[in-house]
Amino acid sequence: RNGDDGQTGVVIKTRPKTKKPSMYKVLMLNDDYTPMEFVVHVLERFFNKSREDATRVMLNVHTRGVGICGVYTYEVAETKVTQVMDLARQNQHPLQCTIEKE
Ligand code: TYC
Repeated sequence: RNGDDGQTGVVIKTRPKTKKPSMYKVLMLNDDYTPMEFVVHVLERFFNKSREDATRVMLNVHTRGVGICGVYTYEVAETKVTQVMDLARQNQHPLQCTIEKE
């Protein structure tokens, strides 16, 4: 990160002062009871997916057991999980959602 500028012989020190935040995956887990349409609704509402994308992610979770809803900074990821779990609970669905560090 130090180097001659190639013209004047001046050594320029650049100091990266911003760090990229760690990113976190929000994962959705399959279960036998949550209606498919509810999962699609959740993906549209909280993860800003089109109906087509939401349906694809939902079916992926349904067949593989787990799928990625999105990748966010920790605080945003945590908020999404809380929102999903709250809405699922309110509707008495056992839908589970978790965070995994990328
Ligand atoms: N397996 C559920 C059903 O057959 C649908 C479902 C999909 C549930 C994805 C949860 O994360 C999930 N009704």
